[in-house]
Order: sequence, then structure tokens, then C-alpha cells
Amino acid sequence: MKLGTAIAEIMRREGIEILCGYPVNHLIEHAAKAEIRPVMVRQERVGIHMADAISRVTSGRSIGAFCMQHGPGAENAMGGVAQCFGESVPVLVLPMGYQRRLAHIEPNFNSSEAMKPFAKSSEPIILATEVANIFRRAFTKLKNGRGGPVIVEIPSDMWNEEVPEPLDYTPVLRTRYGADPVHVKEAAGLLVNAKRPVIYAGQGVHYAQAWPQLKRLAERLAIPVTTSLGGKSSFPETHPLSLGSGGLAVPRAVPKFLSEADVIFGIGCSFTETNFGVAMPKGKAIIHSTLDPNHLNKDVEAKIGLVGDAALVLDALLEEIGKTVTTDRDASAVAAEIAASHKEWLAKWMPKLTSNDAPLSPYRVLWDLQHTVDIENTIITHDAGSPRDQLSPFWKAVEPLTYLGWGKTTQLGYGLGLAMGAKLARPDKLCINVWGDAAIGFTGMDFETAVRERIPIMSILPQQLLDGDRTEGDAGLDRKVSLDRHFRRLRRDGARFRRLWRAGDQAGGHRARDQAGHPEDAGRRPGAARVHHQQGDRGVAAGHVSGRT
Ligand SMILES: Cc1ncc(C[n+]2csc(CCOP(=O)(O)OP(=O)(O)O)c2C)c(N)n1
Ligand SMILES: [Mg+2]
Repeated sequence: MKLGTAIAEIMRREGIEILCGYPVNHLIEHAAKAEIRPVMVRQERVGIHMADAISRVTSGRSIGAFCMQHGPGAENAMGGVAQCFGESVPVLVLPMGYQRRLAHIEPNFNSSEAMKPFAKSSEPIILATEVANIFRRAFTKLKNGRGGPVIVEIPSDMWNEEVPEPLDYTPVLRTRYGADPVHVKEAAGLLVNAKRPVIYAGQGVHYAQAWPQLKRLAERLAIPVTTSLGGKSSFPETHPLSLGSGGLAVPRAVPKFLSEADVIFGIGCSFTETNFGVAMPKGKAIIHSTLDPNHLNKDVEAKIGLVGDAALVLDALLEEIGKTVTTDRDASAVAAEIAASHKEWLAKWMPKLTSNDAPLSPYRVLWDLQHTVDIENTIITHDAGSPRDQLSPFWKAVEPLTYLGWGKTTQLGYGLGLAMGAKLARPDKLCINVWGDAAIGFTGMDFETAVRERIPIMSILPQQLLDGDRTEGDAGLDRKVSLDRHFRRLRRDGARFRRLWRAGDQAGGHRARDQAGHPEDAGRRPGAARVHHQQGDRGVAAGHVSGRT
């Protein structure tokens, strides 16, 4: 059989039902013949974001896959691969490569080399007869351990090479590993005797599908639970022990309980230090359970390390704890404290969440949305910027994997692909992305994909207030930020850059630049650039100049 047929057959045997892609990559035709649904996008980054969501909403049980052409297609896909790497999402990426005789000659883009620094593994096919071994390695990486993008590059001169029949490929194993029992015992003792413990759950709970065990542990010891953005929806946020969750913006109960905690138990999390995650207070006894030993002592100092699959770790902990604590502890006092904190915090936000101001505040839009949709059958995601902070603290996820939280790296325009990928994998759910005018400026053309490929999603673009009069406090943090701070900064810095440019012009005399001057500044003196105020303009791409998001 031909190499292309063999790859498609291996993917089919591994349970891949959808291949996102952008032509030309002949795997698309081979996959379609193998009854794998091809889904074509408008640009490569969005296709990888879709594959990413397929893996996320299935806890990696269906692996998202994406293919693209060599050269520009592969070059343009880099962002999507980097996003999967930042978020540890298992995605199979299949770039076509230059012919083998050209693959290592400058300036040809060599995906398996270029993507290596931000891939879990990366390998080109050189011999067709090796295809089964190559994919055995690739799928083992995809189905085991912490996730990440796995690259297999297919040189464009190899499609018709022969692979011996019958194809020798059996779907690879999926295995788990658990923590050292000595440390499980220590961790159980620390948790049982803690005065004010808090559980911090990450996306490892989703991949391990350890939701029932997490709930059982919280209830057994009456421990309040918060989650990272990636871990959001791993614990029902309507539960009396839920502190809620968020990234940059969080319910007040989150920093309150974390700062008062004596023991913090991080389960299925990396504790990565990021602007978009909850900062861990110093001086706490931290029990860190993670799939990846490289995460131990990376950003926080751990007292106890429990390396392993979140479900196995929680099973072991529950068994150990069950030896001394045989019934659920009374949670009423701590639950009352949590409820009081939520009540006070929400009272402060209610005027904004229910405001009748015109145009409607995004807070009001999202509040009404939450009370309109069937929340248990909705998968929602946000984009970078205010949409994330307006959504994550207030949206109460109840069912696992109904919230796609992300943000270790925050590529604008990610949410659209996530919503479409989620819909492909979970057609029974209402899939929503919430984004701003800058985000839609990056990937908005892929709405056409949703129409052409029949992927009905809901996309919320709150009207952006560009006059700068309104300020909003980040939830729980009371910091004042303007609602459209990025766009205002872009205009302000843009005017400053142009002033510098013209000043250089006067000093150095590069006259050609005069002709290319910005129309907004026509006829004005240097230093006199004025900024237009456009209220409610949705169509202008915003940007962020000074680096913080
Ligand atoms: C590809 C990319 N470039 C730059 C950024 C930095 N950044 C983060 S949020 C943001 C602006 C977001 O604006 P918008 O989508 O309009 O949402 P808003 O915050 O205005 O509601 C920018 C530029 C980014 N996250 N991704
Ligand atoms: Mg905006």
C-alpha cells in the first residue's frame, strides 16, 4: 500500500475520526478515503486550535489531528503548535515537508527541526517501511504522560512509496502511573491535620477524568476547592465548597482562602507562574501532585511531591485518609464562610452584572447568557483580554469540560477554533466563544469555516466601548482598568510612534516617509497628533503595546 494510505489507516485504527487541515497535503485525500472526516479551515493556526479542542473536550481520548502543506502552511502553523505546547495539549500535527533532497537546504522550512523546541516530539518520515514504528512512537507520546504537540513530517516526494502489506500496526497502549505510597501517606497526614487546607485543581484532573475522586476528597475532609483556568469545571462551582475560579480575575473567596490556608494541595496542576493564573501565597505547605516530575519545584516550592495521574493519586489518598477519617467531616462552618464571602463579593458586582446601561455592559451580556443557556450542556471559552476576565470569575461551570479555560500563553483568536473543535467533538453541546474586537481581527475570517463545514457555534462579541470614559475593576481585585485599554493604548502609542518618526524625519531628512504619512495626521505639526474617539466601533483591530495582557 502507498505511504499516504498507510498513515490514514494507522490514524483510523487509533480512533481518529476528524482531520483538520489546509491543502495541499495529500493526507487529506487518503484520510477521507479511510472515512476520517476532513475539515478544512481558512488558516492553519485555527485548524490546530480546533484539533486542540477535540483533544481537550475528550480528555485526550480522541486525539485532535491537523495537517498542512510544506513551506508557508507549516510556517503559518507555528503559532498553533506553540499554543498546544504552552497548554500541554496532545495534538498530532502532520506537516508535509519539502522533498527529501531539498529538506535540509536553506531557506526551506523544515518543520521537524523548526518545531522541535516547542513540541513533545518531532520526527520526519525518511523510510516508508518505518511508518508503523514512527507512528507507534508518536501515538505513545500522545496517549501517555503530560500532553503536547507531536509532529510527524511527511516529505512531499514520499506519498507513493510502498509500505509492505499487511500493515503491521496495533493501536498503542495507554498507561498510567501513580505516586510513591510513602509520600501518599505523608500527604494524607498533612491534609487530615491541616487547619485551613485548600485544594487547587488543574487540567490534569480533566485528562485523568478524576472528577468524582476530587469531589469525594473535598467532601470527606470539608476542604474548599478552587481551580486554575485550565482546571475550571473539574469541580462543580455551585458546590458549597467551591471558591470559584479564574485567572487574572477571580472571586474574592479565592485569594482570601488561599492567603489564610496552612496547606495547599495542588492536584493535576503545574503551578506555573503566569499573569493569568492565581498567584500562590508564600510560606504555605504545598503538596504538589503532577503528572510531570519536571514541574516539581519549578515555580513553587513543594513540601511533598505526588507524581502521577490525578485519578490514581486521588484514589490512593482517599484510601489512606479513609483509614482514619471514616465519614465526611462537617462542612457547614466552612461552607457558611464561603457563602458569606461570595455574597459580599457578588453584591458589589451585581449592579454591573445587571446594569441596564446602553450600550449593554459585557458583564450584563455574559450574566444574562449564563442565566439563559442550558449551562450543563454548554461548552464556553473566552479569548485573551477582557473577555477572559469578564467571564471566568462569574461563570459557574457545573459539568466537567463545559468550560475551556486556558491562558499560559494567550494567542488572540484562539477561542473561535476552540469553540468549533469542541462542537465537532461534542455536537450535542452548545459551544460558545467570547472575544473582543482585537481577537476577531486575528481569526475572524474563519467564521466562514463554521458555515462551510456546518459547525454551528455561538460567538459573542460584546460591543467595545472605545471612548475610555468607563472603567471597570477586575473581579475581586478592585483594580481599575479601562474597558478598552488595549485599543486606547494602541492609539496613544501609535500617535507617539508617529511623532518620533516625524521628528527623526526632520533631523535626518528621509523625505520619502512624508508621502507615507498616516492619513489621520495629514497636515498636522509633529507633536500635535490628535486621537479620534470612536464609540462602539467594532471593526478596528486593537493592539497592546507595552506587553502586559
Ligand atoms: C496574537 C496576540 N497578540 C497580542 C496579544 C496581547 N493582547 C492580549 S489581550 C489584547 C487585546 C484584546 O483586545 P480585545 O480582543 O478587543 O478585548 P478587550 O480586552 O478589548 O475586551 C492583546 C493585544 C495576544 N494575546 N495575542
Ligand atoms: Mg477591545
